[in-house]
Amino acid sequence: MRGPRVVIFGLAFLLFATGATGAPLLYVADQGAWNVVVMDLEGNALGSIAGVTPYGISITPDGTKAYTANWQNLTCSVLDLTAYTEMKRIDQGVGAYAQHIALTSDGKRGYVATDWWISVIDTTTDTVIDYIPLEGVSYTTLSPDGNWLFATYNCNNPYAGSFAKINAATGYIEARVNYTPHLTSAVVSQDGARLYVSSQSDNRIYIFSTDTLGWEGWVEGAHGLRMLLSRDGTRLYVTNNTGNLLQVIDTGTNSVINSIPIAGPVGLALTPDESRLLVSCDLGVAVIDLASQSQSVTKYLGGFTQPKEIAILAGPEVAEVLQVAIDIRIKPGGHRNPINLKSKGKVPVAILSDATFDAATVDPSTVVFAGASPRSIGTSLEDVSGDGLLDMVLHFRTQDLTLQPGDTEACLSGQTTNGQAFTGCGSVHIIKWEEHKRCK
Ligand SMILES: [Ca+2]
Repeated sequence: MRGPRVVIFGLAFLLFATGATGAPLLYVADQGAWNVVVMDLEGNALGSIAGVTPYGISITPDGTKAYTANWQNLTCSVLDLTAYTEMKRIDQGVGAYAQHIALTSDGKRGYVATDWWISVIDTTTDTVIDYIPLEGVSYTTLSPDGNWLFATYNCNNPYAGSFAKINAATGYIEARVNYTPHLTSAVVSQDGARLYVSSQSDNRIYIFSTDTLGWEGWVEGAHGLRMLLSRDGTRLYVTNNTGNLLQVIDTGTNSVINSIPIAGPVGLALTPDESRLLVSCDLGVAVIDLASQSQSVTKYLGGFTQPKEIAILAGPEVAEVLQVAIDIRIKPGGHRNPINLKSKGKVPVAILSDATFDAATVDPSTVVFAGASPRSIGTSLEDVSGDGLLDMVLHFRTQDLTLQPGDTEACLSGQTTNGQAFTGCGSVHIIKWEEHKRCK
């Protein structure tokens, strides 16, 4: 079922849990569909945010904004996760083929890997404030303390695989290390001591000291377009895109302990409890049960065109953004909103526009009022509230409503054409047949 698990009623933003409050939510950058899809772990799409060919996605620590690195158009998008909108498209200073953005742990800076350079974004102004001159950057990652930025880049030379250590505060390139062709990604251990660098051409993951950049060893037979460490640092998960594998590496022995077949794996994310691993791939998003002995794919979440990076969030503060609260008016123009359930007529309901919500963007086919879908005829835009903003009026057959005698409230929910879910309620007065007759 396509629909929200958690809804908010009214302006007080009270939270009513009808499902698992605080369940993790996935934010999947769907490059092919030009949007970011928001869904729960059951695969229920809760909405989508339109953008431009997003490849990389990172969410700010407070969970209010996401940044996408857009493969085309020389842009990054800033997504408002509360309003489900693209709040800004940064179109100045972003290089070509942006594919990843590393955000600092305080969320104040973003470092975008592009084909031309690393673009440094100030997230207060959402503008590019600096460039770090490395060409063909495939990935950027920060040390846990935020002091150092590491980047894999190709030096604009197909035979020179390199990575660089950059002072994150100044953008100064501390060191460049030429090592092996086709480095695709890097990740720093939690204690900040080790740097793992993936080499697709060597099918190895090399390990360096982040301090001296001295070589410390390698993992044979593995590489990752994206890599992710478990919180305790004992496991490294990598999406081996050319081998069509999700590989699990024991960082104690530096050996591959599991290779799970997945077609075209790219992005990956761990659930907050680390019981499951999500991997974007040709078939959608694979869910791997890490707690089971086999650690195999238990299901695929669908509905994507070309999913790339995945971000994940948990907590009730996230659930609050699932639906925006809107105002509705049942039987606009009348008083007490009387509804006679035996009537064969229709009940008009107006979805009101305000400063932040344009009722004209409502997709009527998604709207449900008291269990009923609107009739196809009778959808109109008119200003029923007298504030100069056009409201959408929909008509529902009284016989379709699931209201009961004694009900005092009826709610309407739906989505805009952009995938923003909304809900609003109004009071109703269910008239008994006798009362109705007496009034006549
Ligand atoms: Ca109005």
